[in-house]
Order: sequence, then structure tokens, then C-alpha cells
Amino acid sequence: MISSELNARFREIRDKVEASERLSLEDGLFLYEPEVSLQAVGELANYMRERLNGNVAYYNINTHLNPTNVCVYRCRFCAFRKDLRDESGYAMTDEQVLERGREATANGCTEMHIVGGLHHQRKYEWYRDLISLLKTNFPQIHLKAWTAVEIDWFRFQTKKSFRWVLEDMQAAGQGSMPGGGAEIFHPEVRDQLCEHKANTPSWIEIHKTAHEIGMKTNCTMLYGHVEKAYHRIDHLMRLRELQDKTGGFQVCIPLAFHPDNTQLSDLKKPSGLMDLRTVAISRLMLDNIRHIKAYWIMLGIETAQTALAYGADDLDGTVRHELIYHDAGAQTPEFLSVEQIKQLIREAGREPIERDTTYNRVIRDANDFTQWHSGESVDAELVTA
Ligand code: V47
Ligand code: SF4
Repeated sequence: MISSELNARFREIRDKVEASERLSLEDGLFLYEPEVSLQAVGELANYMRERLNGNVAYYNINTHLNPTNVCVYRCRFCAFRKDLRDESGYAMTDEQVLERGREATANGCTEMHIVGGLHHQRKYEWYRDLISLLKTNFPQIHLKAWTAVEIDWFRFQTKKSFRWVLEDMQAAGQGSMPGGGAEIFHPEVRDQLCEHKANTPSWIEIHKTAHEIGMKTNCTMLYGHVEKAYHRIDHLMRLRELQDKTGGFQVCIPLAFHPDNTQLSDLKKPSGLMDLRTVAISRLMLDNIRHIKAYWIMLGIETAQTALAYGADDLDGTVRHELIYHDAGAQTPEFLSVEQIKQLIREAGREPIERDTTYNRVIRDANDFTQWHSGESVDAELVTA
């Protein structure tokens, strides 16, 4: 395309965004063309981000819990899983889980992000009891637990329905679902990455069911491996389609592939430019999902901070005990302090706001940081994309 055609096509897309019109598959593919200036795509995404979320950037105070790394599946992008007999395979004891709850409380965490492997020998009840153990002992901490892949596995184990599993987990104390396990929905790619685990219709059905029972969920897209731009845009459009039906997704997190220690270790990790373009295009395509998260653990601190000007409005949390990315070679620190995360946001020219998992403001006791309660929803003021 010559540059006058390129500019005219970009203007068409800009006009659509300014008129709050939905972008098409072709629009999304065009924005991925390397000749289309990243700067221009970023500016457009930033415009939409500021219209939806103003000048603020959200963070939370959270911790991760990966109860086991033993997994029956062998996703080609995963550096975290271990075989049953591997010496570095583990499954946490109740006491270890309780210790994490005590640590989280002492650090003022509002959320525990709980995901792990599908252990060959642990029954459904082990997973459910872990949730009730934490909820009973630490009722204030929100448990953002189990990806759709785990829920699918629990259905297989229990021979019940997705709804039954989700309601049972909800009764035990699960508050919401993280967005993992989505990878890339298109079968041309999914079948190469993880042909055995929950397929795309199941992933979609599980999130739809969670939304129907009033459980909010997040969504992700794993990019930068064997997929092409077409698969990414197709993925985002499938998320957008479900969101049109249910409105239950809170945030989308584009996840950059980290190749170290995986079966795809011959691939290079995506560049910072690709990361920023994908954050920006996710913002522009997902006109019905309010938040876009730049997960600093995975993007690296500098790119995550820059992403706050390319469509992202959330950095995730302070994060402790993250294993999935660190096992795959992430060079980011193990956690950030609240002051560090606020400083990152301020340096990016944004106003830091602490949120809880379901996007309410967190109000902390002025004399005791570990005491807190949830205030108003940050999404209360509805803005149309
Ligand atoms: O499902 C696994 C991805 C996901 C690798 O909901 C990898 O708030 C890159 O979903 N390189 C789990 N990615 C993480 C996740 C997540 C993270 C932060 C916040 C939220 C949220 C969700 O990580 C997996 C998979 O898609 N993953 N291995 C890897 N080597
Ligand atoms: Fe198992 Fe999850 Fe790793 Fe796949 S990504 S191998 S399901 S732990």
C-alpha cells in the first residue's frame, strides 16, 4: 500500500474509533501491518483508553498461590508443569496454604490469584477444600481462582456440569475467575499448542456460565509464538462476541509468550514493539471490555509502564510467589512494593488507584495499612466505548 492509501485507511479507522463505532476483522488486521505506525496505533488506543478510564491507572495488592505444579497436560508453551514423578513436582499441604494466607493478610493483600496444574492423583475435593480452607480462615481475601482449563478438568473428574462445578466452588468461596487458559482460540493454533486441554467452545461456555451465575471473570490472549495476526484478531473478536452476550469480562490481559524452558524454546520472545502494538490493538478491538491490563511480571516493568500510554489502564498487582512466568525465564523482580508500583504509574503521568479484584476502590485504614474495605466501583461512571 502506498503511503497516501495507508493514511486514508488509517483515517477511516480513526474516524470509526472517534465515532465509537466497532472495528472489523479487516481493521484489526490493518493495524497489525508493520507499515502502520505504532505511534499512530498507540495514540488512537490511548484516546480510547482515556475516554473509558480517564487518566487513572489501577493496581491491586495481591499474591499468587500455585497449589501444585504437577499436571496431566503438556502444553507446549508451559515451563511450569512437572510430571508426577519429577523431583521438583509438588502439591502444597494445608499448613503451607494457611501460611500463605497469613502472609497475605500481614501484607494487606486483597486478592489471592490461585491456579496450578491438574494433578493426576488429587481429586476434585482437594481443590474445593483448598478454597474453603482459605475462605474460612481469611474471609476478607478475594479468591480469584481456577482457569477454565481447571473447571473443565473438575467437570471431567466429577462427571457433573460446568454450572454445578462453578456453583459448588462459588459456595466454597471462589470469588471470580482469572483469564488464563484461553491461549489462542483458533484451532489452527490451539491444536498445535495444547490439543488435549479444554477446547475453545468449552472455554467460552465456562466463562459464559460463570457470568450467568454472577461470577465476574477475566480473559487473556497468549501471543508471540506460532500464531499470525489473523489468529490474534479472531481471538479478540470471539472475546468481544461473548462480552456482547454477558458483559461478565472485567479486563483483558494480552500475555506475551516467554519461551525459556518450554517445548518452544527455539522461538524468540516477542519484541517490545509487538507487545505495545498488541496492547493497543486489544484496546481498540475490545470496545466492550472496560479494562486492559499490562501485566508487568510478563511485559517487564519498562514496557508495562509504556503500555499505560498505549491503551492499558491497569498494571495488575504487587504480586508475590509468581511461578508461571519466572519458570519460563521472566527477568522481572519477584514482587513490587506498593510505593514502587505507585511510582511507576506516576512516572507515566497517570494517577494510581488501588482497586480490589472486582474493580472497587480500596480504602485503607490510615493507621494500619493491613486494614481495608472496598468502596465504590471504579466502573460506576459508565462510559461508552
Ligand atoms: O493460561 C503459561 C500463560 C496463563 C507461559 O486474570 C504463558 O488477572 C507466556 O492467565 N509464556 C496464566 N505465557 C496467567 C494468567 C494471568 C496472569 C495475570 C493475570 C491474570 C488475571 C491472568 O499464562 C496461562 C497461559 O496462557 N502462560 N506459560 C509462557 N511460557
Ligand atoms: Fe498444565 Fe496449565 Fe501448564 Fe498446560 S499451561 S501444562 S494445563 S499447568
